[in-house]
Amino acid sequence: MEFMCLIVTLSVILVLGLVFVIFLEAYRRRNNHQHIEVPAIFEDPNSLKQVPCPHVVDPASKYISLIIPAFNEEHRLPGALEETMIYLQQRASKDPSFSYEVVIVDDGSVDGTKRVAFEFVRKYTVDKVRVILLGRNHGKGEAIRKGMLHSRGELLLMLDADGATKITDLEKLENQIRAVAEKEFHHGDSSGNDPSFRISDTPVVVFGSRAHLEEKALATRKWYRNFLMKGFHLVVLLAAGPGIRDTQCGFKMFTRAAARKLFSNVRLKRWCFDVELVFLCKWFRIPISEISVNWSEIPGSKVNLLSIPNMVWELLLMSVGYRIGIWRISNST
Ligand SMILES: Nc1nc2c(ncn2[C@@H]2O[C@H](COP(=O)(O)OP(=O)(O)O)[C@@H](O)[C@H]2O)c(=O)[nH]1
Ligand SMILES: [Mg+2]
Repeated sequence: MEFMCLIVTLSVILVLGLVFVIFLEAYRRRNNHQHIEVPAIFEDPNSLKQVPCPHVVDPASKYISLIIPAFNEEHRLPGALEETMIYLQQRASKDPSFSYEVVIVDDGSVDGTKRVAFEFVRKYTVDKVRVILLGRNHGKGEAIRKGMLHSRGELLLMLDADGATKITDLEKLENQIRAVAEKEFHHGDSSGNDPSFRISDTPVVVFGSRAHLEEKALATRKWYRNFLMKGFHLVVLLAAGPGIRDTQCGFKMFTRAAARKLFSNVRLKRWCFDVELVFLCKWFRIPISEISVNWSEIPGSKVNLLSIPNMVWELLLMSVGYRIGIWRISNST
């Protein structure tokens, strides 16, 4: 009996301790969305002159920005980026109104990522390819936040450095974003043709999705990976609510208005920032669509079993932070 009492007392102390730590950590991270450790600086490697640093609150001056987070990607980045540049150049040569930039965010890589990235800036000019150096490793979420905040596009696409999604799939996302934005702008009547419509000003988000590949993946992957995946889906459901089948795909497009709202609020810095984006979209009532994209599993993934406890921890912090109001959502933009 006494032993039972001891177990119960210890469990209660443990749970209270855990709750205390969660609250403390959520409180500590309450201003993560305003965090600036190093300012974004764009430099022309040819003239060594600094280029003015744009901000997402400024009006757009390009049609599309591609934001690529890169952590130790000296091997995977060059091939994927070259293919992307060829696509963008071809499109621009066919359509003079198509303007673009690529923003590579080097997240404290310790290999030659920085060198590789600056080679692209040299080759394509700082107007087309830019690099933000975060200095030390913060996480994919933080890298994307920083890239989004300093982009110039009407549309902003985040994509992985390994080229897991075919770059031409951006057109699928683009078509969907345009269709939804026009509908939103005309309040459900897509037939209108208002010259004042600007895609950058209507908050809309489109997620690339691998949900259509799930059945095949379930059949071919090890049972424990499937178990972990289902578990993760459940945690996501509890944290952000239902509606999105694949929150984690690395290929997502935002209108400038949506990016302004979302990336001036997002606080999670590592793998679960995507789930926070879903939560924020729901809060702001920003429409999200999921569009199937091609996806190749590229060897060299940095997500591993050790990432899982961190994911669950971040989702816990997020749920507590927003639900008890320590993480305030700013709606000023
Ligand atoms: N900024 C940043 N990006 C990361 C980090 N880890 C991975 N990435 C980037 O996230 C993208 C996807 O990473 P990957 O390892 O291929 O993950 P997976 O495809 O989801 O298994 C790539 O662009 C990586 O460079 C990190 O710690 N920081
Ligand atoms: Mg990958």
